[in-house]
Amino acid sequence: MAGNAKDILKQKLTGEQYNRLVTLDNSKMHSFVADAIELTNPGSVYVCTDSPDDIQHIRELAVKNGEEIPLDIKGHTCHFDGYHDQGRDKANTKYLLPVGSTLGESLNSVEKETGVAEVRGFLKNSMVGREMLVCFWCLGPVGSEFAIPCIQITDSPYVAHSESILYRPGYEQFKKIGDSPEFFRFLHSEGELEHNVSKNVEKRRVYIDLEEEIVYSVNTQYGGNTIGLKKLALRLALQKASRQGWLAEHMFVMGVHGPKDRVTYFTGAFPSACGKTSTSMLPGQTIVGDDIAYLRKKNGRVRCVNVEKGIFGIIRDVNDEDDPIIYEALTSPIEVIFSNILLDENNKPHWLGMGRELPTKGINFSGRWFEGKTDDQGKEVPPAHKNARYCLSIPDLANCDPSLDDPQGVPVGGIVYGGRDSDTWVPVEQAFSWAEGIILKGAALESETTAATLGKEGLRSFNLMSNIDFVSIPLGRYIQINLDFAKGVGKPPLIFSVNYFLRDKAGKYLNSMADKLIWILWAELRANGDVDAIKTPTGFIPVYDDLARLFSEHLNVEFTRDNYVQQFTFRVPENLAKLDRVEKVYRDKVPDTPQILFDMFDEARGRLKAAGAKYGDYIGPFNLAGN
Ligand code: SPV
Ligand code: MN
Repeated sequence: MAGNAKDILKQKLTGEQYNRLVTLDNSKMHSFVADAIELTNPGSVYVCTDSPDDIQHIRELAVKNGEEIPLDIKGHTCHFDGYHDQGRDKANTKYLLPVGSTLGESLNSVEKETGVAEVRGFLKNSMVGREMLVCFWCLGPVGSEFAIPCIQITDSPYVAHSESILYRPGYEQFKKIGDSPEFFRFLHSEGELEHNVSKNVEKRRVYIDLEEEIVYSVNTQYGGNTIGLKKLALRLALQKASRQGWLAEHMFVMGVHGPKDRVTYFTGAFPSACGKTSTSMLPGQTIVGDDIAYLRKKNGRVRCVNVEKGIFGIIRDVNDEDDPIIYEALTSPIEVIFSNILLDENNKPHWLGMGRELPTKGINFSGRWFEGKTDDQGKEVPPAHKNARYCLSIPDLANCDPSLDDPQGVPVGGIVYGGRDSDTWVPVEQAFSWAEGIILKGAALESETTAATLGKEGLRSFNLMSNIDFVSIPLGRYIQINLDFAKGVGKPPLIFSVNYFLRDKAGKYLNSMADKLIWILWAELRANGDVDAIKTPTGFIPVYDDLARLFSEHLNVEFTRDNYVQQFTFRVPENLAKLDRVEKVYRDKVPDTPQILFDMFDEARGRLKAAGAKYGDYIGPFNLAGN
């Protein structure tokens, strides 16, 4: 095939582009590009090296094609996805599975031959008259043990542009790997366009071939469906990690700054739109990454890297009070792509919750927008989409951690798991052990659904490790791999649950957005053995005095004993109900659930019932303190 591939490349590419491609002496890569050319039939092909000129070419093409609109501030552009293309399409994202293999019923799959034929059918001739972009990027720091080289083929300069902001360059990395077959492949076409957005969304498909490590994506532009190195690569990486004994997680990575200049690195897994980015950006702390981390064991310690170098973050509720660093970045002349915001007549972006009055007309994801506009279902169109996003590079932020590109990664001192939970978990609790943390925190995670995926919001859904959308192996095996990961680690990271969304009976939030800083700082103190804690049936919670001091020192807020009692009252019936709900999911849907999960759930139930019998259903933390 390689010889044949080169012939195809030679015919279709100009001399310069051909040279760029064959300078990389990789026959598997050449075949992939040749096949994509034959299939999609582009008007021309552009091969991007790591040079600034090539990135500039992508930027200019995005504007020329109308996929991005330049804004007034230098480096800022705005992009719109179609009205029905505003989130990850879970229903049409499927694993391509050979006959006879299964990943369990909780993972969406399609028989491989049928699925490949279907998606390739939609890709056929999809790039006629367009320029195909062939891009090389690297997941993880270049030259690191964590690194995975990737090739992305797309006809969307918006996708390529986003990737240039979000990922490290990979052309030089491909030079280094020579003819190695170890890289991920992504083929994307936005399909037929109407007003610059994908027209045939009913033919939107994201199909993942785990054996070949190829992802096909078609008839969509939304980043979560198209930016290959983001959630598409996470699924491939998770499968690879499971074979090689490391972890690929939906996690931020941050430096938490403790007393006397001490920095302890934490990772945190939260479902989409549940505070993951804002935690990684907490004031006074440093960010390594906000979305995806690879974790490996090295010399008896857990280390991790951010797979990315940028943020594709939710812009809703970013304002100068709650997220001052991002707000500042979004109003400065750094490179930013805004998506699905409201563009006013003066070419300025606006979004929900930006802390300013919004214009009454402009352009948004529905086209021309005016207050009161309804869609064809009669539903009112909001000024900007709830899942509107910004895309920027972390080194452009004032709080970028100096270890972002460290090839060794950073040591992990703690892991937090959090979801949107109105009535069950306390704001922060440390698990008794690694195994209890994986089972009772990570594997028991539930969250109320949000706008980051298409579908109904506000339903409580099971989301183990916040990674349910991206797990590409049977769920029980994934849990077992997480349990086993601590083997051979002298001092495994401590595991915590956090809950920012607790409400009182009237539905009012019990915490302010800023409070999450305190939970993370307390976790940092625990990871370093600096403070005591109170034992509950499911873990350790903070002692009142420590929280009062942290609130006063860091937020200048008086944390009263009443606040403490309201927030840290242990809710026995809700915790029991949660265990029952989650256990049912495992019993009904996850046949390979490790037995230890059921055992630990039973033990936790026993502890909960004993505590309930002794203290009642709602146990104030001062009562537990005497334990
Ligand atoms: C998420 O939804 O978890 C994101 C954005 O980080 S997406 O690229 O859509 O996955
Ligand atoms: Mn995410």
